[in-house]
Amino acid sequence: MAPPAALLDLQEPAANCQNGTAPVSTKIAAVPHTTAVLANGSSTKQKTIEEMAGNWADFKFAPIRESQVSRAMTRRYFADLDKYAESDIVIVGAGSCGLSTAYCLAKARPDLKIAIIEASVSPGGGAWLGGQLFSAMVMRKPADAFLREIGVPYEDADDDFVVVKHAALFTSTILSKVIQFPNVKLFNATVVEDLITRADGKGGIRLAGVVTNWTLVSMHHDDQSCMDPNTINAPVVISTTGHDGPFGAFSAKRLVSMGGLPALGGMRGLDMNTAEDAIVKGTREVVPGLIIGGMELSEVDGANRMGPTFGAMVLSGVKAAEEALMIFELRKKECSEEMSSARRPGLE
Ligand code: 48N
Repeated sequence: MAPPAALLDLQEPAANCQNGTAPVSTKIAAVPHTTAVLANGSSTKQKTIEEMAGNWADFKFAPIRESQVSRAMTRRYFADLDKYAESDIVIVGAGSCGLSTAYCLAKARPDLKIAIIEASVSPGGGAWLGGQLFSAMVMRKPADAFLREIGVPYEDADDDFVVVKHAALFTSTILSKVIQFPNVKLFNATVVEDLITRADGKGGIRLAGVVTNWTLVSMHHDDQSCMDPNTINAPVVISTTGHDGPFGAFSAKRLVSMGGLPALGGMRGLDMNTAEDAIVKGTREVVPGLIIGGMELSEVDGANRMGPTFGAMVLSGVKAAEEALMIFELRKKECSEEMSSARRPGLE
């Protein structure tokens, strides 16, 4: 497959070099003129890169006032916080499993409001690199089906596995697709620091949402008092917080500390053939309203770890989405019965 044509061709081919210095030319791919229709209905001809290249002397950005930037950000962010205060599904952790879950859910159910809470400023979890910070990402078949689903090119290296040339190619692609869904909101730099629970009437608990805070605030509860959290209500929560990192296996550990689970199974040693099947097949609703997938599940079940193969993460995401859609109507009914008893029924 020919390499992608560069947009900016700075060097003429060596054959045209004179006196050892290649003439520099900036051939910008011609982009046709387009017209932008503004929010107020007026339209304006959009400049092209080609028109700007080489004409920097009289270049000028459109005028702005700083408060316009501030309002453009804050109005949208706080409108999103208001809209997703009641979500249909919350996904905790935007690693390879959480993002694959979000992709499958958002595609299957464009009517659902899906909030993703990611503690790090940069979503993607452990999937920006392969093993030991190497670039290539290995996925065992049949997980290559998910790569074809989202359009990630790969090397069909062997009968049993494929290789994505750089893990960031997978992660940037799935992240871009997930964020583009109109029914998905990613809240990154935001941590789930507790779970919203209800008595399930049988001596156990069921989930009713998550408790959130700015991650940087949450990391300073030991040296600052009174930094209370925020909340997001949802009938279904899918926790894919991984097995390591500052908040790894968060929901599993919190369930144990609140008596929702008897004990952690504790992740076992590395065994690729055992681990990946166990994580995919074990992805499930662990307590009513809470599905756990990806490597967090290894801490619940005592499953082996698989090391630097990522097929189980994406297919655990596929299964987590399936499980969520199976329980959604029942869990939503339980929540709506509770909401109908609230002073202001029909909360959106
Ligand atoms: O990538 P991770 O850690 O988790 P998964 O399950 O999506 O993928 C796991 C995978 O990367 C491996 O570990 C590979 C296969 N190796 C296996 C092995 O044997 O070593 O993503 C979890 C995400 C991260 O981005 C965290 O920042 C985030 O979850 N997170 C949270 N976000 C919000 N609130 C929290 N409490 C929280 N805890 C973690």
